[in-house]
Amino acid sequence: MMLALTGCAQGGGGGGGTEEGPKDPSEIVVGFAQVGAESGWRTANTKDIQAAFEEAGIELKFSDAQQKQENQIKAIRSYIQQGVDVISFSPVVETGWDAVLKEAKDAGIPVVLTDRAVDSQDESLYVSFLGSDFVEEGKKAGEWLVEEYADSTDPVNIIQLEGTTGAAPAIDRAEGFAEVIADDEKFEVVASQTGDFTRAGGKQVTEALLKSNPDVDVIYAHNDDMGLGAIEAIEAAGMKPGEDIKIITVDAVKDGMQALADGKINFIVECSPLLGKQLVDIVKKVVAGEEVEKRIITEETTFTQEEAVEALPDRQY
Ligand code: GYE
Repeated sequence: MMLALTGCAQGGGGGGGTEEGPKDPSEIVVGFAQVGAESGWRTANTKDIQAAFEEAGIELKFSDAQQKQENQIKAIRSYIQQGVDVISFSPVVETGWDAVLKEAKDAGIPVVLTDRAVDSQDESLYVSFLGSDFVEEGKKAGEWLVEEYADSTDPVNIIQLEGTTGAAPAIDRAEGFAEVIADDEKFEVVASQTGDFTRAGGKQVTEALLKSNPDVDVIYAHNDDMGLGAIEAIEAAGMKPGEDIKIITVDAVKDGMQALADGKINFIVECSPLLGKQLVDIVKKVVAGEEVEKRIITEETTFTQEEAVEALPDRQY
């Protein structure tokens, strides 16, 4: 009943489609619960999703949870109450979703996860998960490091700037990286702390960790923004980022790519925020009752300093 009512309201009094026929895009309503606005990646992701739905003529209700799970849960509950056709969200952290996802399921509203995964035993609680393979990203970061220090036997001291505690990309990027560097004893993560995926967080944590770890060789930041914060802290300490301390990050947003091209970051693993078009496709299929793939992995690359110089002029975000 709720769905039918919403459909009518969206039809704008035009008489719309029949009850039986496929819904016109203008009759579809999607509720999207975003993580927040913590990084350049997130801003690009939000813009891309909003633009894709606008272009498709599908109404998108959008909320920003300011990186708080309780806010996202509230937003999801409100979308359930409003009887939207599809709920989509990018979970701040991995755990603690089963109850609200069950409520959506009981209300007959399909849920599409974008960007970040939930750690749930019950896969029937969502129809599809669209996003990157974060373990793979962590591995790519580790592989570059192994290659970079292939000819050296000296110890390599690493500081890791973790993303939001409990978030899928923080857990998985740490895991993939650790797995690759574990093969060689010279690599040691001497400190690992969260910077919450923000520039301010990356700066603050680096400032503190440099004091207790003066011999650091490498900083591995789980996103560009924290790496950019680390650059500020390294420069403030009178050292040269990219030379005195090498920096590896993940994302490849414009500011990160600029720092890479400038020689202040040494390597970036790409993580694409451009999920809008694919999300629209999934929504259309789900509303039409078609099958969708349970897991859709985004295609991504990596960038060296030379590659950043080349790619930068065409970088959209
Ligand atoms: O890497 C980071 C953002 O979930 C993949 O969240 C996303 C991450 C991204 O804050 O910059």
